[in-house]
Amino acid sequence: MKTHLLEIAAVALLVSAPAQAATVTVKDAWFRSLPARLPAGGYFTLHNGGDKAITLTGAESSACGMLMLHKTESANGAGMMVDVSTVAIPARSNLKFAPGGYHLMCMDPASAMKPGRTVSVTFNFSDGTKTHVPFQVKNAKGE
Ligand SMILES: [Cu+2]
Repeated sequence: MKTHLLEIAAVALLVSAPAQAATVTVKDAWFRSLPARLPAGGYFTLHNGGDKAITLTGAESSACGMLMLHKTESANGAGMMVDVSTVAIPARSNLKFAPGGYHLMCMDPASAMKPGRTVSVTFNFSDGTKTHVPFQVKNAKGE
């Protein structure tokens, strides 16, 4: 009887292990909304609190026709945006998506993308986890 209970406890531990996988948190998330339905840039800080690197593989939002990962790179003194398919966040570190560097690009923004409102973004990671993050929508000045 005693052995049997131990087995049950061991199985319970194995089953509950994957639940603690959410090691990435997202802070200070906001979109810069521009007039005339121009693409809105999305900015935030990712924190990986885990012991292993984790890779951001994409993002989606019902407030965007398409949500892309971009990086601004300077070429001959001019800023140029390039598509990025994945972004790795090393173990125990922060990665900032900020103007002039990595950013989300919300193409074809929906009417929900208005300064003062909040829209939800889902981040997808290489380990299969997803994180839903509220983004504050700010105006062109970032206010
Ligand atoms: Cu962009």
